[in-house]
Amino acid sequence: MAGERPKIDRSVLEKTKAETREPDLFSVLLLNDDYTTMDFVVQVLETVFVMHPAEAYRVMMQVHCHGRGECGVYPHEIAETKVGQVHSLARERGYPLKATLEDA
Ligand code: TYC
Repeated sequence: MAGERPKIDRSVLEKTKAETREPDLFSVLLLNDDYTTMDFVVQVLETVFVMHPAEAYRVMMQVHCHGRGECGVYPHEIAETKVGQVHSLARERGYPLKATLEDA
């Protein structure tokens, strides 16, 4: 009929909630040791974490002085990849440099 809205049986309507969840984020932390050179750590921060030289030096000194420091925050798979890149670059050069993940 004109002017009347069609009846909708709301009991059978599906909910259309948007299923877009942000990925969980993880900090990549670099750990201090007594053997890896400062220059090598700066180089790793510049290449793996795409830091400018001054920022890379700042983070390296943070790790050197306080034992650990944050290199960046990423979704899990990217964070794991960065940790792997740090370890393989360090292994190639015979350094014991370690990186790890932590919930951001
Ligand atoms: N402590 C090292 C040194 O005195 C330098 C260093 C800095 C090593 C940061 C690891 O993640 C690190 N040569």
